[in-house]
Amino acid sequence: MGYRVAVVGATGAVGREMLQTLAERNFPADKVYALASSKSVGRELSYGEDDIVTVEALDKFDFSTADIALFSAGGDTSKAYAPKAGEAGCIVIDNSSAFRMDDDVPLIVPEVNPDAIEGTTVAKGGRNIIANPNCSTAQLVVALKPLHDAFGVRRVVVSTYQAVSGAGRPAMDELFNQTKGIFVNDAVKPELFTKQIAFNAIPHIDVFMDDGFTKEEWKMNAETKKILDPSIDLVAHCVRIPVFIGHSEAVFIETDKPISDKSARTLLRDAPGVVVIDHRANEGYVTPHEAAGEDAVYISRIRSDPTVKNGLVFWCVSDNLRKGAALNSVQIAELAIERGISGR
Ligand code: A2P
Ligand code: 11C
Repeated sequence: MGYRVAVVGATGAVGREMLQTLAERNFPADKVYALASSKSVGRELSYGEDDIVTVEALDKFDFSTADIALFSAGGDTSKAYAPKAGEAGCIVIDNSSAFRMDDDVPLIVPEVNPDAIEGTTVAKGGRNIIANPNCSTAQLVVALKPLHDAFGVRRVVVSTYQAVSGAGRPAMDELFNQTKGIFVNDAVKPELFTKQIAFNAIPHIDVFMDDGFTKEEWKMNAETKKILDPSIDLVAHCVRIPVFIGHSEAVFIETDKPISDKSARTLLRDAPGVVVIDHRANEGYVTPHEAAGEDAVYISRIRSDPTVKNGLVFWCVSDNLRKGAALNSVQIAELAIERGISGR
């Protein structure tokens, strides 16, 4: 028997990728509902190469007719609808930050903490809601997990270079239109971004917090602790760059046990979800452009850090719409099926 799957926010950058990923992975779906706001009702969206799904209104949808709901329509929409969907017996996999830090909501990256899924259902103390982490955290913890298991990661310093698609489809349009406009001398009018994004770098993602960090930077710290290990200290500096798809991260780690670039490379090569491309030569590393449309977390530029006792530096790139969002959500749904997790 197959599953009835609802994609909430199906017209958005992540929602479309969710439809694509479900189809590509032959997800055992008997029925796929594409849900969005009432203004999108009737729009037709591709489901894989051959099929089409027609958008329905989220506010009219009866979640008791679905088994699994993948949400990616922003935090406010999740707060309004995900609990109702959970109460209706649907397993919700939520891509927003609305519930990630709630104790009764598992936050999962299947390669890292699959067992956390056992706390999902009401019978096990959950709310039928599972959270998907922020895209910049997801790719980072996939890379950190094997290193942490072997060497004990104590501290992480990470600088991100994040694609505009992390901020949704309108943000991609803003980069496209600004870039075009600059060539014909149009005045740049930032709309979603605080400053010009074309040909620029903006050290500001999400809102500022009282301590001077941004919420994006805070999320990387808090979510890494929840998914991987609360004892890891992490400091992040997050920057938006004019790339459409693919987040990049320069990662500096300190470990309890001695770590060498050779041993790290060997471990990472065998790690689930990771592809190491690391030749110390021209073209011997991966850029976001090459990671777009791919599932893996790519690791390059692995080298020992001679400035600390046990230190390693590497470059980590992944498609933020896939491993950072849609793919991770679909992998969680697959894990739920594998473990027999049902909301009813
Ligand atoms: P719509 O296209 O109908 O506005 P992105 O992050 O790429 O901007 O996508 C956001 C997604 O969330 C879109 O699919 C959008 O649908 C959907 N969405 C936003 N607000 C709501 C809402 N209040 N009800 C239903 N869907 C919503
Ligand atoms: C960005 N990482 O690149 C953000 C998008 O908490 O899920 C995802 C925000 C989140 O803008």
